[in-house]
Formats: sequence, C-alpha cells, structure tokens
Amino acid sequence: MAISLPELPYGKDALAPFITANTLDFHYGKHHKAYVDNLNKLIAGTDLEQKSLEEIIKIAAKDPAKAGIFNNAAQIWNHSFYWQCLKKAGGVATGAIAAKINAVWGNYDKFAEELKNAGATQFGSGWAWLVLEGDQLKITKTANADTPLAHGQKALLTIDVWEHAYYLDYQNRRPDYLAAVIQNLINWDFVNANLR
Ligand code: MN3
Repeated sequence: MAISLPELPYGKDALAPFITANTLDFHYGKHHKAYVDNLNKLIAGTDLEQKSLEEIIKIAAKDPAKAGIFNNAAQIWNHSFYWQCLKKAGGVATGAIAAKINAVWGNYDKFAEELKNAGATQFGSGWAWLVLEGDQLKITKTANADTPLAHGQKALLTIDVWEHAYYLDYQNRRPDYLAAVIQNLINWDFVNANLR
C-alpha cells in the first residue's frame, strides 16, 4: 500500500497572481511529489508500509532513527493540508472560526498580523500554523518538516514558508508572500471544517 500524491484541489493557475502556476508546477509537481517518492522508497518492505500516513508520522516522530521517514511523511501531510488551506476568494475569516479569532486576538487584523509575524520570523525553512491545543486556539511555527500532528495539536490552517513556496514569485520577500496569502488566499470554509 504505497502512499500516493493527492490531486491538487484546483488548477495550477487558480491562485494567480498571488501564487503563480510556475510556483505550483515546481512546488506541487516536483517538491511534494519528491517527498512521496522518497517516503515510498524508505518504507518499502518495512512494517510501516501497511500504515496510514498519519500513523507513519506519529511513529517516526518518536524514533530518532526514523528522522528521514518523519521528514518525508510530515512534508507530504503538511503540503496536502496547505493546498486545501488556499483558495482565491480569501478575505477575512468567516463563520465559527471568526468568532473564536475575535475572542482570542480581539480583532481579525491583530490575528492576521500575528500569523504573518510567525511566518516571517521562522528562521530558515518551516511552516506557520493556526492550531487547536485542547480548546485553545494558538498561532505557532514549526521548523523544516515538523508538524502539529507530532505535538498532539489539531491543525486548522498553515502557510508554507520554505523558500520554494515563494521564491519564484517574491524572491526574498517572504513578508510580501505572507501578506498576499493572508489577504487573498485563505480558504476559511476549509478552516471552519477543521474545527468540527
Ligand atoms: Mn513546500
């Protein structure tokens, strides 16, 4: 039972001009695919071959000898989740998550600023997240492949801040990429669905 690369939930040009088809060609077609190919090679013939992606992540997170497996498995999950977090319609939060955001941060702009700051200040490669830890809504950041799944948190939203996510469109201007995503591309219907 090999792990497969999920379909991109929209066309390659669906997020332009904020994230271009050129970026998605490489980011989905090369980077995400490579993590899938690498993981399948690493787990071939082992007992992990029969496990789900989520189970592989949780098992490998506890075993330093499985760091390579963890990195590839977590990157597959993080990217599949990230694609679903994006949609061209964006704007401010709606629905149940909007009320929760206001309860924690006071207003949407404060939340958006803190989310952008989390991504901008992640040193090197990683991810910015909105997560639930128990009942508590939190903005976090993780390094490299690390994922809320490995920390008992429920992921609600993520933004990839690896250079490959933005370099073709924004070069070194990571804060501009973050601002464009937060202002234009967050799929709040998906975030709300993750709350349930
Ligand atoms: Mn990436």
